[in-house]
Amino acid sequence: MNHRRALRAAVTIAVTGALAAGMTMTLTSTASAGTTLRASAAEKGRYFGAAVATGKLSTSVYATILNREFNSVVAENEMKWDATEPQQGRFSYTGGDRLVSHAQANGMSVRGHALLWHQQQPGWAQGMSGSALRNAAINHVTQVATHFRGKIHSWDVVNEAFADGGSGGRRDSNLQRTGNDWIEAAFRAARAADPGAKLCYNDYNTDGINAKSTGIYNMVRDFKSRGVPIDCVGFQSHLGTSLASDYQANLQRFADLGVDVQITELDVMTGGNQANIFGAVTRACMNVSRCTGITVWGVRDCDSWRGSDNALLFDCNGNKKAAYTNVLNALNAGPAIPTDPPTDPPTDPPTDPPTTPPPGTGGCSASVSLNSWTGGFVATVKVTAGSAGTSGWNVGVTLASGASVTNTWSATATGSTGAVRFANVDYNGRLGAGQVTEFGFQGTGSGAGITPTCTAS
Ligand code: G2I
Repeated sequence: MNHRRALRAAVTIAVTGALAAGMTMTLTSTASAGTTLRASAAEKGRYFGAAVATGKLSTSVYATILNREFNSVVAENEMKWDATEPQQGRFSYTGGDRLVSHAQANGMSVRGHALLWHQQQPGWAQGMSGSALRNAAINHVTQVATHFRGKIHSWDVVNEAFADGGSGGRRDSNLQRTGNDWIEAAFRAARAADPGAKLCYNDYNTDGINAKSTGIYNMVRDFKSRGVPIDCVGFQSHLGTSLASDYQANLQRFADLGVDVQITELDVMTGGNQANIFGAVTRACMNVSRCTGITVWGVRDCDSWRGSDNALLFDCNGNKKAAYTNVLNALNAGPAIPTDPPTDPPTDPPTDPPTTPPPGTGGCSASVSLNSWTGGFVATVKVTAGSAGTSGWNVGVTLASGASVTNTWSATATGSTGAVRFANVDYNGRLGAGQVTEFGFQGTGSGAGITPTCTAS
């Protein structure tokens, strides 16, 4: 889904409609100030979203505000693990599907929240550990992302995996205890299942440059350098009575790694500073060209998980608060996202100057790590160049009877059953001596017995 193009189209339709209605409009390079959050954000190439409980869509005050002001939605709870897979292998998409339908009928995009999280796991998963949990988790990612494939603008693939406090490390959880690579396994499975969705890591207490946000920053940098498919970082921004002075600088340092950034769960404690903080957060996003959207965590104060904090933009009667005005003004005053999206820095900078070995003398080896579940698997293949390096490589595997490849990333597959070959793509064929790259594929059936053999050119 090309969200920016969709937004531009929406603005064009609105303008065309106004002209058809006989109004005189002057279009200049600085777009006219919008009068709703969704129009003003769209004019700047961004979305403005809200967390939604679908049970409230039948409340007219709620639905009226939602449809008028927001062009993105996220399920506050209904796409979480406990909601979507209440019993292992039995999936329930009622709430999520309802939200997607509402979004499609009202010109809204959908954020997916959240594929894996240590909270709101179904009871059966809470009791699991080790490879059984790993496989169940990756299967969950694959199944849910496949169900919503093509309908999600951005997925929170992994939510809140870092510890609070000064360690900068991972939070302990049953998922973390399956191995430190659980996050990258989840991102690879999500990419294979829905290649069109932006894949985000999402967390809180990351509202400035601090130990926790730096831990996440280091993970994102590592993922980008190794080709792990991550596209965006969500900053929840559940805020108190002040805003870190380096809030914008923190967004910018992530954007500089080559990922989009999004404000994903914004709410702010009530009090004298609330409106100012809402305005400052919006300005910070507008000032970062890769900040593609803002989501507030609910519509009216009474819809918020924060109760008496009255933390949102509308009061319980649906009236706009001062915070609303500050957000709208900041959207209208901010710059638009440049039409040409910034190009990402190279994800895999060669550490050694590329050598040009004679063809056929390089040699390479390949090893596989497999996440399997009943009926499917995700294989991650590591290719290591021999002493002469490679200018290209080709990896062969033989699949078990009945198995077939359904998706491949960072390689081009020939064949899908039986003997399948994977060739490098243009950016990962040339490897220095001993250098490593990875590709992957997803399959149905059994992944048992996959033994890759590598040929270099
Ligand atoms: O805790 C605030 C947010 C922090 N970041 C991740 C978000 O997913 C999280 O959202 C909140 C929802 O706003 C709450 O509505 O996540 C909570 C769960 O940790 C949600 O609360 C749960 C209650 O704990 C359940 O008892 C209740 O059944 O909401 C459920 C549905 O109403």
